[in-house]
Amino acid sequence: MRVIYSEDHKLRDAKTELHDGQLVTPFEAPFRAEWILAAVREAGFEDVVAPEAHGLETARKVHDPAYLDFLATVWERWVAAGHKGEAIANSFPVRRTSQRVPENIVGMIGHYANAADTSITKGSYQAARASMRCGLTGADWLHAGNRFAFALCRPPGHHAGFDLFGGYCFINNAAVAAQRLRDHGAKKVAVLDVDFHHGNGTQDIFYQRGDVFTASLHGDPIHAFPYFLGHADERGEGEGLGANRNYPMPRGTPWEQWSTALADALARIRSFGAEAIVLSLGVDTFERDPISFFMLTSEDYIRMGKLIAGAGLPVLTCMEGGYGVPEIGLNVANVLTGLEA
Ligand code: SP5
Ligand code: ZN
Repeated sequence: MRVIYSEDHKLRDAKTELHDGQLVTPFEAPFRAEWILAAVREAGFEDVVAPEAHGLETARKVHDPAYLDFLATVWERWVAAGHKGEAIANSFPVRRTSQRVPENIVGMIGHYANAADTSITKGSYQAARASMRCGLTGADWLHAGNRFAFALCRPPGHHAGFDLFGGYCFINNAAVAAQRLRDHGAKKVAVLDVDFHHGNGTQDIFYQRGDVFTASLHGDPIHAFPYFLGHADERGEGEGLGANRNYPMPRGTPWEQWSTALADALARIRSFGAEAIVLSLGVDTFERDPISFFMLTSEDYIRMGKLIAGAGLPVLTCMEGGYGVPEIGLNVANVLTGLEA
């Protein structure tokens, strides 16, 4: 399995995350990618390459171009306005408000944010661009006839919507990669999101499209971030009706229950007719993840990889969440091992 990794992820190194009413050191930090890369190499995945150069052509098909312009310029605008700290949204266009984009940078950042957990910093956009390029390079690797690739994306992407950042995500790497596979000629593709958190950004981007099936297994949004999307009755709209599936699950969910949902999602991906799977892989489903509440063990990640490979489709794995504990590396490596078993 080819691994695609960019050193540029280190440019995303925020000092603050608004968490429990305090500004803490972010859970989503550079050590994550370093630990995952080391463990993946240790497990024998030694074909590690840097991403190819890619512009924003594909990203513009899944994100609002004005949003991408915002991402490219927000830090400079924030600094120019004289703000001292990292850029954090604090006012939002909620119910019964206008969707006009403010010119004031505080208003603008609120307009484009879906959560205040994510500070924007110098270098965040450059890192997000490199992360996206990892996904695109992985999509190209599948198009070249290979069955598997692992895009070690950092920052993650699945909470980034059509015109929204948050949940540590800026550009939706998996969505951009799925679009690339479509542009390469795949008639239908699936994004399978196994991160602990609902893939609200991915669902948003493809909700009205019938060519990309989206499925997400996650902590019930009644109890877990991102709170406002991810319920079982969200099935898609218009041409996308029937092409979105959510599997919200309760606190303490173990492998037995979780894998039943995975099997159902895979069966639906098959009957949809997907030609490839983009796997949004978060290992924050681990029993000792610091911000989540599922009970998967390290061995379960091997089972996960095997089950997913059992669908018989090419799989591009894009890294999403998974925090804090040393096992994040092993857990990711185990999924890759299971895929190739
Ligand atoms: C990619 C990804 O996994 N993003 C997750 C972003 C979650 N940010 C908000 C986390 C809130 C967690 N609150 C749980 C407190 C447990 N003590
Ligand atoms: Zn997550």
